[in-house]
Amino acid sequence: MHSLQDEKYMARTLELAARGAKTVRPNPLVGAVLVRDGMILGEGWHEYAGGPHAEVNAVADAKRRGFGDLSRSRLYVTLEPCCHRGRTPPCTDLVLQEKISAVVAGVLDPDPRVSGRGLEILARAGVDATAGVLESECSAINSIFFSWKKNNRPWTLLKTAVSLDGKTATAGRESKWITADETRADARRRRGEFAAILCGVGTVLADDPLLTPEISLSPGDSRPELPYSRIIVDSGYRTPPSSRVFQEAERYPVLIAGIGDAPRGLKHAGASFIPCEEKNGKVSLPDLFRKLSAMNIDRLLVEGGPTLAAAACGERLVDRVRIYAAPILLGGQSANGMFPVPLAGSIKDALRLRNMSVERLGPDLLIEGDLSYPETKE
Ligand code: AOF
Ligand code: ZN
Repeated sequence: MHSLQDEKYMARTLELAARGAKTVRPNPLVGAVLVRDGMILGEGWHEYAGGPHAEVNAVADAKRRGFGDLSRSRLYVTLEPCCHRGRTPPCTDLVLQEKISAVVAGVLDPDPRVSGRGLEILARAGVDATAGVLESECSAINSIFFSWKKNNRPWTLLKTAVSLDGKTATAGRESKWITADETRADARRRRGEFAAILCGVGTVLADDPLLTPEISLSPGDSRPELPYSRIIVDSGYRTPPSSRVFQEAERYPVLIAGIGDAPRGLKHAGASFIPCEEKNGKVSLPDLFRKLSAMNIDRLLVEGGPTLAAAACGERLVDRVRIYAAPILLGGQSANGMFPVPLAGSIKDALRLRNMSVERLGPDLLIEGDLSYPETKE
């Protein structure tokens, strides 16, 4: 079984892993330490997506320090070594080639190409391969990666701005602006934390938004590997080619998720397309989200309108909600609420915010929480 020594070395892999925080997306943070007879031979971490894995860097570090022979050493690694050829060769091959005698992984890799098979291959080849040291810490540092890989869809946050009585517009459809200037600036700044933003064509038609993020880079930051994409759910290709969203399309690609062939005008405007399956005459959101996942969109921001928000929650595709609430009351039966269709038939079946936080933001409130769905009855 695992010892305190194991925990000590695993804690070190976590420290190393964190060094990749600004550069590995959408890959996981991974750290690795090679140990023999109580001595650290080499250390490494996954530095950037597409680059060498943590194990490779730890082995290279050991060699640099003069340890050519790594037999009888133990490899500690936050995440199970991969056994697939991605952009780099499988780490399991490296372990066998270097005759490393034991591998201790923090947690199994949720990537379906691995998920237990890495350790299995090593064990079959005679390596003492185990997992589960500081497991919750090792999965917590990669919570978005775990969610993305396990659900085969991006980890998704729904952002909405409402009046205190839950309206997103007046009965006369006026929606600009419910929250204060500084609140909207906060929302734009936070867009930069995501790989893409998703919005419905209704919002494009009503508000003609830019949907660009404000990405502020501090010195030493590298740009995320993927450009920030703006995705419009537009079953019938109603997005006007003259929309403001096509500004800066080279820097922030515009993708239209629709059904069937896309009109030329939109292509000329600079859009790319994600042809999707149809569900009740509309883009199937589960299908779209699977496709976004395959495009390496690991974290997605959904920003309205209410129809899209309700559909995404209804399909259980939303993991967290961020509600900006202004201290105003709009009232009116016909004024759009946050969700224009029911999400629950009874209070006990309501969608619930867990780990809720509430913050004052100038005159407004910022309420956030992880979304939990009622259990489905079979
Ligand atoms: C490891 N060690 O340091 C990392 C692993 O094609 P790539 O190289 O970008 O591989 C990405 C996948 O490799 C990722 O989904 C995950 O399964 C694994 N990441 N594995 O053994 C590492 N970063
Ligand atoms: Zn690997």
